[in-house]
Amino acid sequence: MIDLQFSTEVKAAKEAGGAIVALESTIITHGMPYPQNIEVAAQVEQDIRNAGATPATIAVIKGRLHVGLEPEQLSGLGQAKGVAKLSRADMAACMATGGTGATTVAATMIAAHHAGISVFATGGIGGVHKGAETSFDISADLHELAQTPVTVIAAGAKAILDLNKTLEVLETLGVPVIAFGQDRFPAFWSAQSTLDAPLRMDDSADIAKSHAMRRALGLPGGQLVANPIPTQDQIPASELAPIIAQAQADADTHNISGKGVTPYLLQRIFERTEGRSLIANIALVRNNARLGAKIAQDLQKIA
Ligand code: PSU
Ligand code: MN
Repeated sequence: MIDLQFSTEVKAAKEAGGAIVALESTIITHGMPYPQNIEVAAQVEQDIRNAGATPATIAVIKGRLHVGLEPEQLSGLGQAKGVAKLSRADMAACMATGGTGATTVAATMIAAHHAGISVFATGGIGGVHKGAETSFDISADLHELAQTPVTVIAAGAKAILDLNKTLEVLETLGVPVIAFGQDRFPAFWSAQSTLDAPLRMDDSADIAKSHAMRRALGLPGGQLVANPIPTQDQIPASELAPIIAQAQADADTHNISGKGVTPYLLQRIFERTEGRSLIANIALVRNNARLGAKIAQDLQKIA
């Protein structure tokens, strides 16, 4: 039996039957530079509280699985060096050996489910990388969505990925992909892409109902809610395309592979947009946190 470490506020929310929204920690350690990472993490937690739910940031610290971090734990993690990036394959090994690691979408879903949390908000999920037909680089996040019953709110998938192939794999795996309030699948830094989302919903209560309906049908797996970045914060896809192509070429030149690919591309894009990619990233994560808080409360009403 694992000994989950609940933060004070998550423990209180669980006892009171309040709505809880899980948050990942890889975005803090591998997705954004210090010190903006901890400022954003604290801000996103506050957005969830302001929207009437309780945030639960998830991480492994010295072998213990934390569901909700105290402020000093959050800032310690955001400054720590050599923190592991944990997914389904290595979370248990990190806990068994007393290590410290940040949870990706996949690992956060596993932890949230263990803790009885059904809703998780983040920036973007991992997916099928460009050139996957030769590299086979497909994020474990997609398989996690197929087997762990957590509704994940993201701004679509990052434009560093092959969005078409990502949607195809999600379809194969039976993962509902629900665009919120629009027909198109959003592309992270840009609200629109050229791809239609398989499903569209305009009301958070319908997303909660759909989550509950899947459970009632005995279907494993979660849902991906693709929530577009607010248009005033987006970077047009046409402007980003050459920057992403250059970042990808740099990654190939430097033989970046495995877990290193996503953090490397994000860092290169941050440099080449002079930080604008980060500003957009912050806006979309906050937007997702607010929607997550609504869905978690809608789900609580059904339960
Ligand atoms: N979204 C961001 N920044 C990130 C990530 C997502 O804005 O750093 C992380 C998430 O934790 C996601 C992971 O699960 O990247 C995917 O990594 P990979 O492609 O190696 O599976
Ligand atoms: Mn990968």
